[in-house]
Amino acid sequence: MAMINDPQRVEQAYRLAKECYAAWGVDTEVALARLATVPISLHCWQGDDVNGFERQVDQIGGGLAVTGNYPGRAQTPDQLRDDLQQALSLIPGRHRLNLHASYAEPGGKPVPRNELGPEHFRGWIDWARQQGLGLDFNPTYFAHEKANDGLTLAHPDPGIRQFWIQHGIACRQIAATMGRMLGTPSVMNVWIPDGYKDQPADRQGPRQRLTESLDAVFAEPLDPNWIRDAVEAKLFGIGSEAYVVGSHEFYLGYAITRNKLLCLDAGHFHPTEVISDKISAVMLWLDQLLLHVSRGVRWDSDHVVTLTDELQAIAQELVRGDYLHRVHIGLDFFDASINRVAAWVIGTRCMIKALLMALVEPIDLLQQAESSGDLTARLALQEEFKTLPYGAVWDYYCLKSGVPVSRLWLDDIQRYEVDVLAKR
Ligand code: RNT
Ligand code: ZN
Repeated sequence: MAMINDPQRVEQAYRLAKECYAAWGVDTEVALARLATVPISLHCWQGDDVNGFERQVDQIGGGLAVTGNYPGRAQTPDQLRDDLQQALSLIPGRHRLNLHASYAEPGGKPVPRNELGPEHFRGWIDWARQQGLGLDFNPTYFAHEKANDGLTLAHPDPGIRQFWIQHGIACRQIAATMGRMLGTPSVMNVWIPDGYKDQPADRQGPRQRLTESLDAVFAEPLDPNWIRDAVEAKLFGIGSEAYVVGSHEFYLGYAITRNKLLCLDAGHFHPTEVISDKISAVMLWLDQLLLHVSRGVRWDSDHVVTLTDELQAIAQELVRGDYLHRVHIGLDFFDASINRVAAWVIGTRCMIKALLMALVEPIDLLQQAESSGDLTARLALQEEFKTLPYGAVWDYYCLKSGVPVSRLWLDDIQRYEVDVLAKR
């Protein structure tokens, strides 16, 4: 019996799959070449439960909650980098790392967030260069004494607002330096927790203050070859159920009028509302988009990404609309109840698999059926396409990319758990 990763078996299955797709008018070689050019930005915070390395307060706060106590959490920058390297070695393609400001390495005494500079990220930049990774970046507006009452850039106290404005300004300099040093623009995404648990008396004031604060953060024009600014909306958080200052409508308007990237997080809307339907709408008005691909489950917006209908729909929209060069794909989930390195691998491999499925879809046939008004054929074909042999194409892509085929990546993770994680 042939092994799962027997190259001859994988290649034979691929040859048959390639013929099958060719019969539908799809060139799998073209699809794989395109797939290899799409980077996914892995979020550093899956590796250590959003802790970072400068926790001053007990709770992460900001309405973020990480549940689970699986052993082996990364506790130092080197451990986190080792874990990321392990994850990346099991994921086909070239990708990026998305860092939060709270992962600074000040060395010696802590540096206040409004005084952070590129020098505090030297370790990350050097490592990223060695690994051939681009870096993306986020100011950290939570897990801090000045964010304890759930308000930051929209805070009524001008002193607190000013502190957070300075943090945003400092982070833009850091991101721009990362972009310049690594030769690839760093997407800097602003997400703030600001909101109220219960009905506010004034919904407008905080939004006006947020507008002014953001304008101050973004005041200095920076080279788009080094940095792209993004803003991320949210419907509600834990402890901000009644009102979130930075809502979708707020940030859509802000991004359009200020020429910023909008960040759509898949877990930040009503449970039946999906971002796959929003992409083609916002791309009419925006130059570029940032995605936080995630999976909402009931109250939680951040479960590990799996190959759901919605993930496939997101990937289909990116391909069908020809948006891949205008959309930055980032991941955003955190699960402390399973092996954290495996969580990265599962989520990222699923994202890439969904993109592959979208790239080998015989979309012309669907669109022809639709434009000729044959909606019966459209539905029939959509269902037929669900069982085309993309699994064989995916295995072949993994083989050719030098990463484990099918479930075999899990063996590496189990070994890493015994050799490294269990000893922490
Ligand atoms: C929170 C946002 C945000 C965070 C990270 C840690 O709801 O999704 O993107 O997950 O900044
Ligand atoms: Zn997010």
